[in-house]
Amino acid sequence: MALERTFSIIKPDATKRNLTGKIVAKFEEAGLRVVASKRIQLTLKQAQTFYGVHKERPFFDELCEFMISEPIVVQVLEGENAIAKNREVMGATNPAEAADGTIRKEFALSIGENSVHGSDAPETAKEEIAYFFSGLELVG
Ligand code: DAT
Ligand code: MG
Repeated sequence: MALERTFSIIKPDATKRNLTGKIVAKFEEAGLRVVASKRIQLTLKQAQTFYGVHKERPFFDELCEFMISEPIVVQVLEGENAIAKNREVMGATNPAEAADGTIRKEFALSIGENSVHGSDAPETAKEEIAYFFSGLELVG
């Protein structure tokens, strides 16, 4: 299979606890390569746009407030089967259900403060990468 790219966020609960390096190490150990990376702090509007698909969900306001509470690290990860591989290394949304060795099992605090975001499909990966990065920032 050809190389694939996916979009990742290291979320506020993780940047706050200085876990960026440990989380990047998990990606690298899984065979994913960081081809773009920056630390930013979202505005409320940006968080609401990014998570727009969840706007009718009861946790939407809480989710957006959390995502703007501290800086985040946005990244593009590249590798064979990168989208699925990243979801695997992240673990289940709810850390109580995440498999041993996954990022969420080791680091997440709760279903909301769950340390990482990863794209769920090729179309969303493409959209999410384009929302945060220009072509010039992707160095494969
Ligand atoms: P994932 O991040 O695993 O793709 P998702 O897309 O279903 O999960 O939800 C996006 C984020 O919203 C998730 O990472 C944390 C938050 N969230 C999801 N379900 C939640 C719930 N029941 N209570 C609080 N926050 C929730
Ligand atoms: Mg999702």
